[in-house]
Amino acid sequence: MSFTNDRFLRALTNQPLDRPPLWMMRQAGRYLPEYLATRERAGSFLNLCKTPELACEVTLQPIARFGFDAAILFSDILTIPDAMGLGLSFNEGEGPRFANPIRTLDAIEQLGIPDPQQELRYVMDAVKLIKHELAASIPLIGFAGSPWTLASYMIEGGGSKDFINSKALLYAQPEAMHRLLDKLTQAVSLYLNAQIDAGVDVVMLFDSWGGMLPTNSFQAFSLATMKKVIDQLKPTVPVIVFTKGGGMWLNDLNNIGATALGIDWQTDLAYARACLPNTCLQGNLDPTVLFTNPRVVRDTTLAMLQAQGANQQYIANLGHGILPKTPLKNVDAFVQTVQEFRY
Ligand code: 1CP
Repeated sequence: MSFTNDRFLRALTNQPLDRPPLWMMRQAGRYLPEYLATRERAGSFLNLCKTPELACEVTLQPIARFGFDAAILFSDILTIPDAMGLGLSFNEGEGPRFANPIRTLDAIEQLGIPDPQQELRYVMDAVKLIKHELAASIPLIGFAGSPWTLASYMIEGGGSKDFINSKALLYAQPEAMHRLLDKLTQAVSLYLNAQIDAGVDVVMLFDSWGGMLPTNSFQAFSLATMKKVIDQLKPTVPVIVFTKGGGMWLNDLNNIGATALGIDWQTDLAYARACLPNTCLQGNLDPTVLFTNPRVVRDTTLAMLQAQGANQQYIANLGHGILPKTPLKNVDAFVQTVQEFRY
């Protein structure tokens, strides 16, 4: 498929560029007044995700405002556990909650693998609608959580600071954890392949909590399951892997078949580039820099772009999702700095 603006795919396939492509993790969301207005109309975040017309509308909002070089499907990584029957809800200011967390091997054995064309049909419908509305202007990113990241939400019953329940299960009953991860590996692969069939141009795995594990556990329980997912994906689209806290495992992450790696804000971008001179990298401005002022944003963004040197296998982005209440004038400064940059 060819696009009016193909910068994003050019960076992923190592072709010459005028400037780096730009998008922002969580680019649709609570920092945008137009998003808050649509969510109000939807009644809740989950309704917004489950109504393709509204999911499409909010996917396109940041594109219209900032002219990003890629769109990302508006959805959430927790759609899979929701479809597995865990009873997902979001309470204002509290984050996600599962009514039925998973704590025992018995509960794990009872979990079914969602059929993407049934329980997750609304996601595929949103993808088709967004692709239609984008009309080949820019590529669309589909995504899923990594098996380990999904498992940790399902076991904790929501977000967590210390991951006590999920790590205790991993250490005390590794076979039970592997059983859960096997099911999630299958669910994530089916889900991403269905998104690819529905039309997404790139897929991204969000391993948001990989960095909560010691190195050997990360390798056995997160890295290995992401590799299994990637091995099962249709080979037609590039894959981006983002492990938050993965800066010390760049070489491992480079060996699981991903096209590009997301670099978090803690990792030095010049160091990542020196480790992986031939890999497409994405990132990594600290999202809290966007709480300063346009001059600081501009200087910090230029330093990030310069850390790349002349390497054009690079996608400008934040080093994690944009935070609620981020001042729009600072997002403008970030966007403008990248859009005016020339290689
Ligand atoms: O109140 C609201 O309106 C809900 C806020 C919100 C939004 C806008 C949530 C709840 N999810 C989302 C959208 C979302 N989630 C996207 C949209 C696409 C875009 O970028 O525009 C994406 C890619 C995600 C992925 C996601 N959800 C991740 C992985 C990325 C990351 O930031 O590490 C994670 C960990 C989640 C779980 C989740 N969903 C929502 C919240 C507040 C959280 C995090 C909770 C926690 O801290 O554990």
